[in-house]
Amino acid sequence: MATERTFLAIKPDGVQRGLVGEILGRFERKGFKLVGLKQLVPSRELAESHYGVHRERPFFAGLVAFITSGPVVAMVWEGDGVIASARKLIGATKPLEAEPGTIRGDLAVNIGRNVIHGSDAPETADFEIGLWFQPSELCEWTPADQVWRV
Ligand code: FUP
Repeated sequence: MATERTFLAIKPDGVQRGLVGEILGRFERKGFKLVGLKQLVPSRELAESHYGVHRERPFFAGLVAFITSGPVVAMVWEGDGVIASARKLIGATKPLEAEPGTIRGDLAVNIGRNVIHGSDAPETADFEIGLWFQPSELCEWTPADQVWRV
């Protein structure tokens, strides 16, 4: 399984409900590496680009209004198979259909307030990482068990 990177974002509902630490912890405990992290209120332009694939859908305007309504915690995570694995940890788009044990299955009920976004494929991960982050905002670092050789 190749090492890859994915883009994840805790949406305004996740921030407002105080779930940032809980969610970061799940990906850390899984064994993935956090290489990019920032909190921002997305601009309308950024939100419309991010959700551009949904531009013609009836929920698009509400989705953009919601995602720009408050702070989002934008993240890049790295690891073997992280794109598909993060989607599994996140759970189904409709939280009532998401399995218990997943983030949405444990923490959400409403499709319009489903706490977190995760890239769905390598191409979208590349696009979304480039959309939300400058290359200089991404950090290379080495886990303790590989560094602390004393
Ligand atoms: P996901 O990849 O699981 O985030 O799901 P989608 O890309 O299909 O949808 C993106 C976001 O649009 C969802 F997180 C919530 C919102 N959405 C709705 O509000 N209504 C819908 O019917 C479908 C999606």
